[in-house]
Amino acid sequence: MINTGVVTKSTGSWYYVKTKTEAFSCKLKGKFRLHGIKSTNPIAVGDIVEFTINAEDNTGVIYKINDRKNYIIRKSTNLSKQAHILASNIDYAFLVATIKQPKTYTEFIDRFLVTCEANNIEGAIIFNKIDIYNEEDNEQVSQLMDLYQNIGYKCIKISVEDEININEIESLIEEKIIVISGNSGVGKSSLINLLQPGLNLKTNEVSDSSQKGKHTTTFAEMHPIGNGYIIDTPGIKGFGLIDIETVKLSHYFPEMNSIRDKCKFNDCTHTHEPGCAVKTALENNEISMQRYKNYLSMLEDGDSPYRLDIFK
Ligand SMILES: Nc1nc2c(ncn2[C@@H]2O[C@H](COP(=O)(O)OP(=O)(O)OP(=O)(O)O)[C@@H](O)[C@H]2O)c(=O)[nH]1
Ligand SMILES: [Mg+2]
Ligand SMILES: [Zn+2]
Repeated sequence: MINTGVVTKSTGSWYYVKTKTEAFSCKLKGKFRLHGIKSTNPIAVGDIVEFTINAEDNTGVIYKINDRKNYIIRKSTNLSKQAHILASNIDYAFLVATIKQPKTYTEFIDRFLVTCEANNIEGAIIFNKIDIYNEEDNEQVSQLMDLYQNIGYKCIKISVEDEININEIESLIEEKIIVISGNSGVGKSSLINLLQPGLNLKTNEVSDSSQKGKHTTTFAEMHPIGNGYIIDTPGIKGFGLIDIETVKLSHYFPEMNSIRDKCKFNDCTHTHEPGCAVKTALENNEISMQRYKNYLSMLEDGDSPYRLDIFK
């Protein structure tokens, strides 16, 4: 009999695999080879696996992993060839962002969105901690929501603390595998705790002196919420982009992508070229200067200490 299930948690040696009706603790059979990447973990949460069941103790042995639709990896350094797969088979990616405690920079948001676009994963931005925002902070949230909603991204502002607008998030989760990311301390684990009372995921206060999170979550785990799943991930310090050619980067900025066929050169990078429709749109305030600046910085490319890449 073939048993198929989804890996919901990995401890390194044991994998928790859920079928439609049951959950099993499984080990791996032999060695798994993955194409293209060297990873420190052969199997990640979100993987669909086939396994046999030991009759005596009802544990399982995984012998096959199905092809991944996509996956997110983290490299410890830019030059590192070793990668850790955080999660796979993702339908939707939520970025939790905050105006303060800690501050999420727009470059971080834009790198996240480009990564989603490049891999056909729907991205949404959740602005958390609205309970601590003053007038100025609220104004910033409104501006950012306007900016990103105009380009086509779903934005929700919430407070986990005061339980504001949480139902809007619940309605997005239906039947999906969602990965939740964002800087350390923005409230990812707190949000999941609120969505699924009883999980008691560890959370930690943001440091008073640096206003930064403490990297409380250390491994990715998938939690059933309603009919879907949310994968909590460790806070990340930055995104790097990999495998996106210079001339293609603007394809992943929807507002540039929709007008780039009006540029004089079809390989326009929208930097120095004459007859550039993107630069004209910038001059006319039709696209955001902030986004354009982040685009330029991505062209140069980040030397961020961590890179989170979503591959097909
Ligand atoms: N004021 C306020 N604080 C919040 C809110 N949501 C979370 N926090 C607090 O923010 C701190 C960090 O929350 P975590 O859930 O640990 O953050 P995280 O994003 O999981 O952080 P890492 O696991 O380090 O990546 C905790 O002290 C939470 O209580 C909110 O809506 N308002
Ligand atoms: Mg956490
Ligand atoms: Zn151009």
